[in-house]
Amino acid sequence: MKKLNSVEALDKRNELVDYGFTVVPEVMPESLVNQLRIWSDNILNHVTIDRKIRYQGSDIFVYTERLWTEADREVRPNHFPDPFAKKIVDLPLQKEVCSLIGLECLTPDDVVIILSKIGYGPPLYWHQDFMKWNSPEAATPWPTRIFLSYYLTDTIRENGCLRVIPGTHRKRHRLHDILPDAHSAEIQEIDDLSHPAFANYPDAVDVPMKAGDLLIADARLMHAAWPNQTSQRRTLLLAWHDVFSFPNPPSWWTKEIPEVIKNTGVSYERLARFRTPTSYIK
Ligand SMILES: O=C(O)CCC(=O)C(=O)O
Ligand SMILES: [Fe+2]
Repeated sequence: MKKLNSVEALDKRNELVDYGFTVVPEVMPESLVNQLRIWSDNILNHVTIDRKIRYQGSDIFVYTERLWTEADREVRPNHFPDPFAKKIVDLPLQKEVCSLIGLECLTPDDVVIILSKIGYGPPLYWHQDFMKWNSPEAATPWPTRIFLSYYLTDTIRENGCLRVIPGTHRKRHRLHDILPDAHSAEIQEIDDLSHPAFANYPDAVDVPMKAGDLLIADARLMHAAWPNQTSQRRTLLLAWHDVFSFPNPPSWWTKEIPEVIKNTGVSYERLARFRTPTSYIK
């Protein structure tokens, strides 16, 4: 377990803003990683994954008790509350690291998603997960929606590590114009792994991680994962968070603020989800 010093924290902030992601090593204690591996293995051993989820590997939504009670839901095999969800979203070192980086108004969805690639599981298609492309929020030079992820095993290309195209949270890539919406029926139905959604791109980089490292990524970042060429399951836990309070910039923001954000007067909160990139990304 390491603490970031202020220079390192500033580097991480700049990486997140400029590249759309950053990795902070050794945030989750090893003992918790081990407990979560046993816990998630047990869940994954008892749940049937629909064929349409084969590229993501699984889609199990674990709620904090506070959200579950409030939302009054019905337990389903991939939808249930568990005290581990709170342990993850409230992890003290995670809070400290995020605060040092300057992630103001950080608000978790209070759901942890278990995403697991089985042994010899297929790759994950290129996608970005932002859902407000019809709002000027899509044009913020700072993140407003981020995912915090922990892989529960070390990941490298051979067992299906994450891949990203740095900068694509802000800059249009040809993938923006050819990909079906993330996790839509259309992308899930692709059967041909030679489709551009699975191709290699010269500007793509691997993001190998150690178990317990914290990945912080902008929802707009183009990302994918390699296939798992090992027999061992590769699991990650992902929690969505809102950050900064749109249209307000971070308190530390010194660069220009786009006119479209300065002039936004309408509330975009109620807009329906819109996953297709618009002209807010150029
Ligand atoms: O499998 C991974 O490494 C990333 C998963 C992901 O990005 C997603 O399911 O949206
Ligand atoms: Fe994703």
